[in-house]
Formats: sequence, C-alpha cells, structure tokens
Amino acid sequence: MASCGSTPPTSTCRSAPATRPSRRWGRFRTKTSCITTTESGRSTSTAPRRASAATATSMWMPSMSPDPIDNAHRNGTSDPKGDTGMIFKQPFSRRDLLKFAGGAVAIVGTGVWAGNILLPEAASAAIGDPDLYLAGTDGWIFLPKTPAIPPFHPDVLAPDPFTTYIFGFRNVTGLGDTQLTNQKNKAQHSAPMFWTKQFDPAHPVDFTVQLTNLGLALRPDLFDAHTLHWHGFRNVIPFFDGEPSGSVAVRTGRVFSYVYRPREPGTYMFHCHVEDVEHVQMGMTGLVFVRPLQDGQNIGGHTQFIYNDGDGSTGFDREFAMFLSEVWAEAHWADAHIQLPQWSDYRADFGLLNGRVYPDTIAPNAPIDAAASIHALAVQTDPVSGDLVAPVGHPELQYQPQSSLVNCNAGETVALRFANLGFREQAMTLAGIRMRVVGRDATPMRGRDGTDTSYETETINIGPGESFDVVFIAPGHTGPGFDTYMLYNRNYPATNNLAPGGMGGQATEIRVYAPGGLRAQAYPNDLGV
Ligand SMILES: [Cu+2]
Repeated sequence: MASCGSTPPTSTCRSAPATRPSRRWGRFRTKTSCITTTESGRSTSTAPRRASAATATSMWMPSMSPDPIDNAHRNGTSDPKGDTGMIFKQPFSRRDLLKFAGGAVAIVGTGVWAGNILLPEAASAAIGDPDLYLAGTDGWIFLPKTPAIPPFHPDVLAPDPFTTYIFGFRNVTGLGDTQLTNQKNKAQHSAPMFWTKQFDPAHPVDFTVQLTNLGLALRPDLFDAHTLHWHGFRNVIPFFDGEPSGSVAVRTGRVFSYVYRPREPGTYMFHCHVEDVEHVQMGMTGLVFVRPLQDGQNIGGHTQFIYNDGDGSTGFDREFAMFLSEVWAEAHWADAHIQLPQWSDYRADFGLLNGRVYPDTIAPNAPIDAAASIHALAVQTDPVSGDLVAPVGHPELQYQPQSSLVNCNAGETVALRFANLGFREQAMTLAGIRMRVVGRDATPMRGRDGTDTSYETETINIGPGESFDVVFIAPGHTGPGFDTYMLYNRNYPATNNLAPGGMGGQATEIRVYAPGGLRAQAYPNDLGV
C-alpha cells in the first residue's frame, strides 16, 4: 500500500508553512505524542462488551485544561516547546480523551481548522460505546506437524493439538470481564476480520474499536504494548494511527478506544505496530475493509459494491476476504522459548490464507453468530468461558476460525478482497477463471478523468502491505455436485507446507454450484450452505 503512515496527501500537518493554525496543530501533535508514555486506564465495566454497555475508562494525561483547544492556546504562547504538559499529571476521563483526540469532533466542530486542511463538518453524535471490542494476547495455533523442523516445529511447549506459538487478537465483543480475562493465551490467527461503512458527513457516526491488552501468558517478562494500526488508512491526525512513537500504545492490562472516520472505501489490513516486525510475524495482523456509501442502491443489478463506482462495475453477489500471512517457525519458537531470532535470516516456512494452510483453508468457518456479525466475523463462543468454538470436526483449528473456501452459484459475481501482510511478494492465481482487478490499495481502478483502468488477469502479484479488490463471474455449472477451481500461490515455497510435491499453504478452492444451489450470504466469507 502506498503509505504506512497516516498523513493523507492533502494534509498539511507535516509540511505546511507555519500558519497560525498549523503551529497550533504542531503543538497538538507534541501533546499527543506525550501521551504515548502515559497509560490508558483499565476498564471498570462489569457489563458485557455490547453497544449498550457503559465502559468507564480513565486515563492519566499531561496537565491541561479539559478543553484541548484552550490548552493549545496557552501552550502556544507560554510554552514555546510545548512540553510543560509533561510535568504535572491529573486524572483525565475517557470522555475527555475522546473530546481531546477524537477529535476531529470537537476541533472541527468549533471551526478552529476551518479553511485549513479539514472541510467543515457537523459535530458527531455524543461519544457512544465501541462498535467492536478487540483484545491482544498470545496463544497457540495448528500447522501441519510433518515434516518437522527440529527443534522449532512443532514446538514441544505447544499444548495438544497445537504446534505454534503466536501473538494475536481476539474479538471480545459481548464478553463479560471474567470471560474477557479468560481469553489470555487464546489469541487467534489471522486476526478477526472486521469492516465498517464509509463515513457519511450527512449522518456522522464514528466507528470505534476498543482494544484491551491482556498480556502474554507464556512471556510475562515481555510486557509489550499493543496497538491497532490500519495500514494505508488515511487518518486526519495520527492520534489513532497506532504507530506507537506518534500515537497511543496500549500497555498490558490497559484499554484504549480508537475512533475512525473512514473516508475511502476498499480493502485494508491492520496490525499491531509495536515491535511490528515481530508482532506482525507472530500473528497480530488481519484484514479490514470499508463499505462504500453507494451500498444499498440498486445499480447495475447489484446492491453491494466495493467502491462508489456509479455504474455497478464493482458490484457483487458474494464477497470473500483472503488475508495472506506467513509463519517463520523459528521466530515463533524463539518467542516461546525466550530466545531472539536473527530476523535477517527470515524465511517463510508456511504461507497462510486467513490464518490456515491448505487443505485446512477449505475447512468451514468456525460456527459464526450471523446476527452479531455486524462489524466483524463473530465466531460463536463458549457461553461460560467465552472461548472460541472450534470449526466442526476441526478442534485443531479452534484459534484459526476463518475459512478461505469460496462457494458461489453459477453466474454470480464474486468479490475477492486480498491483502498481504507477509514479508514476501506472492502471486495468487485463479486457474480457469478470469479475475477483474477493480481496486488496489483501497483505490478504485479509475484514472483522474474517470477512465476505467480495471483489467482482467489470472494472477495478481501482491507485495507486503498491498491489497487488491477483484471480481469474477462464476462460470456455468457442469456438475454433478460442485465444480472446483483452484486459487493458489504460484510461489511454490508458499504452497507446499514444506512437504515435497504436496499442495498446501496459500491455496484454496472456488466451488461453483448450480444456480440457486446456495442461499445468499449472511456475512463475508459465508459459505452459504
Ligand atoms: Cu503487539
């Protein structure tokens, strides 16, 4: 993707001449970076993590007026270095934080930035409860045990039936506090896929994700913070970017809410940005996408789209996310055994699609709570412990709940959202079906004058940090049963599970059923059976 950073091309927060608003902005940025060294408070909520649950979160912040604008004013005159705020501390409520940082809400609402870099915009509704609750922790996943890579794979510390130590995220929406703390050492890979709708200035609603850092059960000595970084996402300010030297990081036992106003639809990825080579490789990565405002209109026979295309050219009947990641067994073993890998020796032993290797990629999703899958693939959880319910017949995939199987009916338009947060470029090929690339890096394939630059291909070459949006028309059904087409990586080492001659890794199947054979999708990656 174009940029790991958060500064949009139109933003002047780094490059603007020192106009008065920009100077104040600079002060503001200084202040926000101070917060990195402070801590968000622990949630004191005992209610389940639902939209209706009130979460009281406090935070220690540099001394400042409850009104950040006033504070910025003061510092602009009496504190040329903008660092007096580091000296004193006073309690700072979550509401204050959101008012301070979230920002855009209070700042733009008062018109402070009008005429500078942000378009005027009505203030948002009152800060509500988060739309999604994520937790960061460690855990164990399953990868094929043979051939072994002694002593790294399978890891002798792994509880049966698992093989590989990970760091990762979990969707903890709906869990109570005890259930939440139970999820320590129960991370999943890849991270929970989630989505939201493009921000609508006419009906401003912020999208809020609360992140809890549960700590690492196997490595209590590693008191690493975690963050949520939407890679390639154009934040207006870096406060919620998740890059820890320029924004907040969530330390062990702490809670923080990220607030988003996604302006550009398309497919993104997210990852923890703390010690990011390590935390990304260890599994704190997943796919996130933004639905366009055009959704719901009937354009070109579709009501769901990838972009605001105006003509239905990115419309689809079914959608499937394909998140590419890699596992270097030695690095995972090293973190479990209190060792340090030599990252320059990096090799990808396993290529993963949605956190699994073929043929596990075609195993079903874990049981999904369709009604709860509003903003994320909500895997059903044990009603007592809150732990993930494993896919039917696959206890070893309990913490790899996301299937990569593509089920569709003949003649349907299918959207595939690819994102790669492995460290190597890959070449995903769909044998026998032409894919049309309609978007890259959350940008529709249109020239500045609107020229259609989409193209057909059988292979997409997708580098680390890149995303692709493609659509294809499911071919006619010949049956009986379903017709199978292979979607696989042409990069052989990413497709062999280390076994000679075997099919594995980043591969899955497209299964085409007779027209009407599958019900409509209820959520992304729904198999419709
Ligand atoms: Cu992390």
